Parts: sequence; C-alpha cells; structure tokens
Amino acid sequence: MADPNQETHGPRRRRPFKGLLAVSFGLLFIAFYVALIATHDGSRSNDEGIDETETITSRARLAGVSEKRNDGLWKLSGDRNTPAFEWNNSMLSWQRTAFHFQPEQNWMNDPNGPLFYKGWYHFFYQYNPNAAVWGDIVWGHAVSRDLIHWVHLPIAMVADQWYDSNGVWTGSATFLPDGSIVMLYTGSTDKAVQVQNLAYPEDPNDPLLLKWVKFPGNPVLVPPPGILPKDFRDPTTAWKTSEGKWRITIGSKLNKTGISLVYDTIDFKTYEKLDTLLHRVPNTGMWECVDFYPVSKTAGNGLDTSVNGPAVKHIVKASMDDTRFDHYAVGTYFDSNGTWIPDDPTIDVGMSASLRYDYGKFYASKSFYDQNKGRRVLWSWIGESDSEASDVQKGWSSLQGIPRTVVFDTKTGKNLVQWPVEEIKSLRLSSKQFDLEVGPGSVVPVDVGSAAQLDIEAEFEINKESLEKILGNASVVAEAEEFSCEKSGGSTVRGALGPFGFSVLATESLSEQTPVYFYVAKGTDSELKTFFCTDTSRSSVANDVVKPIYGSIVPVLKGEKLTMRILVDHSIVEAFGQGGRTCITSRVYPTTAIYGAAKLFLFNNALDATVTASFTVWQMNSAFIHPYSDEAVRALSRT
Ligand code: DQQ
Repeated sequence: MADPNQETHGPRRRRPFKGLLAVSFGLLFIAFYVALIATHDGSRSNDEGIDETETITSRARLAGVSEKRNDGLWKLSGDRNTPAFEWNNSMLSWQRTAFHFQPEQNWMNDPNGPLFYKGWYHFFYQYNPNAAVWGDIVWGHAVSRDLIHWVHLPIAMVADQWYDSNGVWTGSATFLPDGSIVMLYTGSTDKAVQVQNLAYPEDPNDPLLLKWVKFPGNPVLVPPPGILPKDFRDPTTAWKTSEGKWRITIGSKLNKTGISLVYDTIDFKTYEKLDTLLHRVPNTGMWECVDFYPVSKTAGNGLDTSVNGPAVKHIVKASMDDTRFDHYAVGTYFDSNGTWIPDDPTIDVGMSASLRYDYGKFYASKSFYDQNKGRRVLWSWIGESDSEASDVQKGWSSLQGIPRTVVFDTKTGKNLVQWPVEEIKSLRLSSKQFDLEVGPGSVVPVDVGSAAQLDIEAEFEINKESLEKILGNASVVAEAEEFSCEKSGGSTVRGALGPFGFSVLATESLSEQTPVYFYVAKGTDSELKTFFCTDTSRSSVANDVVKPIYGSIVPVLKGEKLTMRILVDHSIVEAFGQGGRTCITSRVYPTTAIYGAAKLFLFNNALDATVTASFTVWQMNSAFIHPYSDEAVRALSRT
C-alpha cells in the first residue's frame, strides 16, 4: 500500500533549523496551551495570592464549568471561522474505556491513598459527585482483588468539616507496624487555606474500609510561616527515620522555587518541622503530589517506603503545577537531616531536561508499596484532551492509567522502568503473531479485526545493511541533537532510519490514525540515538481536541532490539518503549476510526531503512467494573 503520508506531505528528509517558523509557531501554540490549562483543577494559587480556587470552584458549582479551558483551541489552529466539531452520542459513547478505572460518571482527578488491606486493593481518588468538571471534591473509593476488576464503593470522605469544606484534596496512606492505617490528606478550609488532616478507618475489621473517621483534632498541620496559604498540599506516605520517628514531605513553593517541606511525627497528630527541605529546585513553580520512595539498586522487587541503606537509591517525584508534567530524579537521601540530592544535578526534578514518568498526558501520580506482591505500583490521573463541552455531553471526565510496577533500571543505572501490572494479562483474549519485513515508505494493514481494545508487544530490528550504510556515510546529517518528538514534525517527516512503528485507531484510509513509533538518528558522535514518540496530530478530524506530538529519547543498550508495548483502550493509548524506560500516554478521540472501523497498521516511514517487526497482538477483554452492591463485592471476591 502506498504511504498516504507521502501524498499529503511528500518525502522530506529532516534538516536541522529548517522550518524554524513552524517550530516557533508550535512553541507559541504550546506556550498558549500550557497557559490555558495551567489552572486546570483550581488548586493552583499564585504569588500574588489571587484566589483562583474560589473563582473556579464557584464557577463549577454555579455553572457546571471548570478549569478546563481548551474550548477555544481550534480557533487558533487555523479554522478560525469554523465552529467546534459536532459530536454525536455514538462517537462519545465509544470513548469510554473498557479496562481502565473510571467512575460511573462525573469528574475524577488525582489518585489518593492507594493501599492493599486484608486481600483487597483500595483505590481512592479526587472526585466530583455532581458534575463532569472539577469542583466539590471528595474522595471516591473502589476495591479490587487484582488492580484490574473493580467495585465502586460509597464515597469515603466528604467535605463536611470547616477544615475541608472547600475540598477533600489529595493524600496518602501509611501502615503502622500493627497493621493499622493512617491517612493524611489536604483539606481546603472554609477560607480556602490548605491544611493537612488525619483520618483512619472506623472499623479495622472491615476489609472494605467503608467508613472513615476524621481526627477530632484536625487540622494537624497548617501552612508554616513564609508559606502562602494556598501553597501547602498533598502529604506523602510516611517513612521511618533511623531514630524511629515517622517522616513526611509536603509540596510547596517559595516565589518560583519548587520545594518539599519535611516534618517528623511520632503519633501523626503533632509534628516537628525540619529546618531543612527534602529538596528545592529554582524556577520550577509549585510542587504538587510529591512522591518519595526507595528503589533497589540491584533487585527487581519493590521496596517499602521506609527501606534505606547502601543498596537503595531514592526517587523524588513532583507534579509541576506550572507545566502539568510529572518529573522525577534518582538520588541519595540523608536520613540525618531529611535532605536528598540528585545523582545528576543537570537533570534535577522539574528541569526541562529532567526525566518524566510519562511524556504524554499523565499527572498527579502516586505510588504505593504493594506488600501483597512485593512491588511498587504507580497510579496516575490521565485527564482529557477534548473540550469541556464534550465532557459535559458525555457525562464523565478523566481516567486512571493502568497501574504500573516501577523499578530502578539496573541496566542503565540512571532511570526507572515502568510496566503495566502483570494482572492486565488476565484480560488477553485471542492473539495473532506476526513477523514482517517492511521496506522504506510502507504501510501494512495488520489483520486483527476490530482494534479498539488491544495489547501489542513488538520487537523491531533495522536491517544491518541500512545501519552500516548510514553509520559509514559521512554525508548523512547528524540530526540526533536537533531532533525532538514534539518539535520535529511528527511521523510524516522522514529520516534515514525512521520513523517506524504502529498506527493505532486508524481508519482503513488512514484519514484518522495515531502513530506510535521509533525514530533513530545519527548524533554528532556518529552514534545512533533512539526516540520514542506518539503523534496524535491526525488522531481525529475533530477540531476541538488537543492533538500534540509526544515523546522523548529512549536509552537503547548494546545488543538490545527496539521494543515497544502498546495498550489501546478506546480513547486512551499507553505506549511503553524499551521495556518502559520511556512511556507515553495519549488521549485520542477519533470520529470514524471507532467500533469495528478502528484498525491497526504497521508502518515504516524511513527513507533508507528496511525494518523487521516481530509482534503479537492480543484482543483485550473488558474489565469487571461495577457499581456497589453486596453481590458485586461477592462476585469480585470469588475472582
Ligand atoms: N489536585 C488536588 C490537589 C493537588 C492537585 C485537588 C493536583 O491536592 O495538588 O483536586 O492535581
């Protein structure tokens, strides 16, 4: 089949610095978009102390609107005079996922206090029970035996106290040595001040933890001197100090410096603030949902948050309120004064070159140590990239990503690797295996029937001759240093050794498609560098959705083949490059590539490389995600 990319864009070799205008426009557009979404959940404040929370929350309450402000985007993207795309119910219904966690209706954001207790995984989340937009935030609650099949439970905590009447915001769980649970969460008070509160299960014998008690002495922490009242939120899981105290960290900022405050406690009721910060990084803005945990330098298992010693590294993750990205860094923790330093200060938390859990839509993540399976599991809020009007029309907004195991990459020694929890494999149905050689400029349909719910595992190898030709040819431009998934034009722009990969959620004619691909480029040192990208720019013909090109470099070690895994579940595509060294989550909203018309293609858009692809594609079952009833709980406990 001819490459339709060539018809629309023609074969183009990448040339550094060409298309500067397009790049500048792109940057302008991205900056504008960032500015538009920066206040997405109303919890943001600014140095001037303007109360955005109040404005947005009352807007949400009164008018059913929220922080989500991409409604006008299509007007910027060239179609100034055209109205927003007209979605019909059949298109909108298709967007709802089949095996991702989402509430039955309305708005959801951050994961909260995940834990495993008496045979059940508990998942709490920021939830608006009244609308499909942010506002009126309480803690939703669901339980599962395997992190895949869920029963929704009644709301765990509502905004019924002066210290959380403006919202029961994000928090984390800690297990005490006797097996009991304490929950610390941020309350936004009646005056919109951010304070920390303590809660615990009413009945420790109830495996479903249905009822939660708020400590009568709440709040247990208020913003300390020098910290603005709206810059103090999201307490972490506590870990043990060598002195036997508990220690937590809480995100904040000082002017434009993102910081993480540290407190010690013995009983979770009274706290001593350390003079030092866990960490600070100038010009990164407010740190939300800080996460802090150890990873083993040698073993593949996860570690309880309190583990320390020479065999571990410590991860600091912060969710950047200014950019809406989750950045992390690997480093060393000092128990004596509660500080942490990154291994490489040039890629410190939140710096533009620093590591991200995910280069797509992925925010406010939270990990927990799963003592059931000895692993660390990462949850993350995956917001929508469509318009608020569409969310209201479909009656829901946001997903949680498939929970991922997180371990230190002992091979590179520099990054984490994330991988969908093994339980997801229980949803695999029929599979087909393929071994295909694809020449430059080809698109091959992959016959798997409907392709709306898939798990794809693939290995790619660039043919040796092509590699030798490129590496040995001094006239081939070294472009790796200039290349970026976001800014170098997406999957239609052709280089010598890429892009190649899959187009998911594609129509037969490829009028809609979402390519997930590798791009291999030569560097100035004549070494090859590999990038892993997802191009959503043609994912939908609708003009009222945001369609970025996502991705980043992915480390590939000597002797490794290029590997990717893709989970497709209606409007979400989760992509894992090189075993999860680089991950990209995208939200896509096709209008035609839906139901039986959603297809899968393999493509090689390189100019000079022939590629061999060996891959397996599984059809995926839907998960059991049911409303609360005794019968539903019984059904789940039998699994
Ligand atoms: N969401 C919560 C805050 C947190 C923010 C409010 C991150 O606690 O900082 O819904 O998305």
